Amino acid sequence: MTEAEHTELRKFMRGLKKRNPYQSEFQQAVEEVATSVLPWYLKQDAYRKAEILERITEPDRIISFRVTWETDSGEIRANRAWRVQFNNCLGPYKGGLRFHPDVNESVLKFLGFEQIFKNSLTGLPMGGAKGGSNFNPKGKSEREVMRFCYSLMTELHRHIGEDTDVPAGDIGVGGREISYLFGQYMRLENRWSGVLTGKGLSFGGSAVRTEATGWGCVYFCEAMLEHHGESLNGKTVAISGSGNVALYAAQKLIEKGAKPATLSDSGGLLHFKDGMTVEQLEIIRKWKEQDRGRLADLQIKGVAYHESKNPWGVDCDVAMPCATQNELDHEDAQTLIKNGVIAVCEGANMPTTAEAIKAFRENGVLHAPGKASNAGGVAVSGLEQSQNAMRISWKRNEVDLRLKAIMQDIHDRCVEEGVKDGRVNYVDGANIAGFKKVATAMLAYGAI
Ligand code: NDP
Ligand code: 2IT
Repeated sequence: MTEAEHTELRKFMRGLKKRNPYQSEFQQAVEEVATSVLPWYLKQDAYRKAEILERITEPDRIISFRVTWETDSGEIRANRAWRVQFNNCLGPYKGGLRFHPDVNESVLKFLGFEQIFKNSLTGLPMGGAKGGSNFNPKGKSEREVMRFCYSLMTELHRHIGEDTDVPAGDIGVGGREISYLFGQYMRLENRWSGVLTGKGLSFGGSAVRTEATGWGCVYFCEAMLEHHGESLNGKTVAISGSGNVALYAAQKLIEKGAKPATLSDSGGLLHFKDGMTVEQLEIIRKWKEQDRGRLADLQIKGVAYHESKNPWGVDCDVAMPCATQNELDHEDAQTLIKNGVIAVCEGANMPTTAEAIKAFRENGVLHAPGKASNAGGVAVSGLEQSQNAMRISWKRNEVDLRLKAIMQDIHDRCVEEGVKDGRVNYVDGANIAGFKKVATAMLAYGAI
């Protein structure tokens, strides 16, 4: 970046921070995109005149509401919930719902903002959105979760629709929650529609949606390594998280001959010294998906549990952060680099801090940003919408082939836009490729 471009970036960020005070996650996500696109954007008079960058960083609307629900013992509880409808220039709003005590407006704005560019990269007609609540599903009974979902949908249903806004899952929202939400939507609207994705396979869900984010992340990682004359075979991979994304990334890695070395949750770390086996993965998957257990309470022969540890201290070739935002900081990056990591492929959204990304770049470590490498989930959600609209369902193999092709295409577009002096900057590539498409649409629409 030139000095003049830096000055423009500082000026733009000053304004954004003033308009969005105390929203550090949102500011972080915007700064990353603005840094990538400014050198191109500043040369585009038409886009500057139309204030595309200022407009694209302002959500179309944020719906904020109270969700009141009843505990099993008859106490009344109230949580906050939001839907951030960020930008629908490329298609109906699309993005997940997150249930986690850390959810606030800044987190959902960063996620909604990222989703605009991620969805643009998939090549499917989807706008960007995100929603959720500070509800903590941990320790809640099945019935409490059901009542919470019903109550949330009682308000949300009037703001969504198959051609308006199509929510899906994210942290704390999986098949069970989507089913409760979907049931309540149908009851309120008296019609079946593809208004949510991630539905059960017997009622309109798509094959491979459950696996899509983790598998897609591995497909992206494979494409990135192959582009640089490497392969996944035999590589040791440190994975964080043990939820939807982490488990299916591990599954695909084993299939590809790689060795997943870790899984984690907010309590600590499981370390598989010789790489995880299919049998071990199946035990953990059942424990997490059906029993909703904690890793600390799981005993697997030969597998060590380390309380309060994250995976980044483990010797590995590839790091796959699949838990949450800013879970891999500068110190973790230094440790990974010291241990010889060659690639970081993000399954989570914005898991790597700006300082850590800089360290990877300066040390020649390949780094795939989530908006490119975790786009497989929303891509298959997009395919679920298409199947619902056509009233058909594709076979597993057909969806998987489409997912693979989409991930390869996203990789190739990151290379196209991100190559500089013979090196690929995947962050710049993803941001520029994603941004250009949305900006072009906004310009074409005029002053809306
Ligand atoms: P899940 O709820 O299935 O799993 C989340 C995992 O991350 C759990 O192991 C959880 O541990 C851990 N985790 C969550 N928050 C924290 C935290 N604050 N500190 C430490 N660990 C934490 O979510 P997903 O697997 O669906 O999502 C993981 C990431 O992937 C998120 O960033 C999400 O936005 C992103 N993503 C998800 C997609 C999807 O299709 N599901 C698509 C694209 C991106 P614990 O149980 O202890 O909280
Ligand atoms: O972050 C994400 O891309 C998701 N949570 C999936 C969104 C979706 O609509 O499938």
